[in-house]
Formats: sequence, C-alpha cells, structure tokens
Amino acid sequence: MLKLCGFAASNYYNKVKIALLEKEVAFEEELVWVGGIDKSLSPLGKVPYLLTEQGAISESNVILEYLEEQYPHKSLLPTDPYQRAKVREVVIHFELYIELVARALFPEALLGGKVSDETKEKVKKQLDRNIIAFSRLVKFDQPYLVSKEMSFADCAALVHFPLISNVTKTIYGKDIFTDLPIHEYMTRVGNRPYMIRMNSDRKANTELLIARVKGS
Ligand SMILES: N[C@@H](CCC(=O)N[C@@H](CS)C(=O)NCC(=O)O)C(=O)O
Repeated sequence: MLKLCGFAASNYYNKVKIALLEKEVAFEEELVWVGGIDKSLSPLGKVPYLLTEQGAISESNVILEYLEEQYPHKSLLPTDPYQRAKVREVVIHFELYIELVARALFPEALLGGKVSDETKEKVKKQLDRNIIAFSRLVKFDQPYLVSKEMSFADCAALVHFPLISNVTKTIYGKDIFTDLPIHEYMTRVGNRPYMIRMNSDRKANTELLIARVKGS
C-alpha cells in the first residue's frame, strides 16, 4: 500500500493527502519529522515523500502527477492540454511566488521565533505584487479555482490559503488575501467530509511540532 511520509502540520504533506483522499486511493501515513529523514528517500530531507512498491518519490507536485497517472480515476486534471497547463501554472505561481515568499515569516508566525522588520517589509512588498499576479490567473466565480472540476490547484489552495492568511494576519495584522473572496471559496470547496479529519490531524500535529521546536 502507498505510504505518505512526513508530518500533518506541513501544507505540502496535506496537499498530497487531499489528492489521495479525493481520489479515494488507499494509503497509510508514517510520521517522519524533518531532521530524521533518510536522504535516499527524499534527497533534501524534505517532506512529503511517498513510498510506492517501486520506491520513494519526493516533491509534492511530482507526487500529484504520479498519482494522476497511476490512478487516473477521479482525475484532478482537466482533459484539455491547455486547461491542464493552466492548472499547473496556478500551482507554480502559488508555491513559488506566494507560499515560498511567505515562508520567511513562519518562524515568528508559527514557531515562536523572531523575524526582522526588514524581512517583514521585504516579504510584504513581494506578496502584494505576487498576489495581484496570482489573481489574474484564478477565478472565484465558479466552484473551483481554475477548471469546472476539482484540480491540483484546489488541492494546493485548500492548504495554502488558510495557512498564509493566518501567517499574514499574525505578522501584519491584516490578511494578505483580503481582496480575494477566499472565505467563500474555502466554505464552498473546503466542506468536503475528509477535510474535518485532515484539519484535526493538522492541529494535533502542529501542537507536537511547536513542542518539539520549543524543546530543541
Ligand atoms: N517543494 C517541496 C517543498 C516541501 C517543503 O518545503 N516541505 C517542508 C515542510 S512544509 C520541509 O520539508 N522543510 C524542511 C526543509 O526544507 O529542510 C514540495 O513541494 O514537496
């Protein structure tokens, strides 16, 4: 059986978990913390990675592509090649230009550390610019972010939107997505029954993660 390895506080881990649950593919979870990762399974020691019968796969987007090819039922990509490209474009924009930029704030927003004012200012400028770009790519007037059906873009959005909203609210006192209707989107798309389990796993694991960071 497939094994999803990592920890449930990770947004990238949860993106893959949503795809597995959405596709109704059987899987097990193995709790692996950063620092204790076998680099032959995930070369940079990052989570998530997926253990398959043939070996391990790292990088969440590569894992999603693998799942799509291996389990084509309940597809998370449109059939049209152009629309497929648009889904992938949204995921890349979200992760390279928003999530990875906002990640510099995580030590203070999530883990009780401190981030310099200079970093906060620099990140804010980049996020303001990149979110305008992102909003040119997505649509909020249809059920899903890019296509008429749930796609990889929604797997990413369901985890990155709430996390980055919270992080920016904590650091700037204002949600960076305030001009986008993400609350409606989350209510509409995030009401899948499996999201309850996913969110409770995430909360429980976040407490463990914070305790580990404080204890180290
Ligand atoms: N591009 C990677 C990003 C994964 C990632 O950054 N995971 C974090 C946890 S949320 C991690 O493993 N961080 C540890 C590290 O970078 O050393 C993916 O999509 O899987």
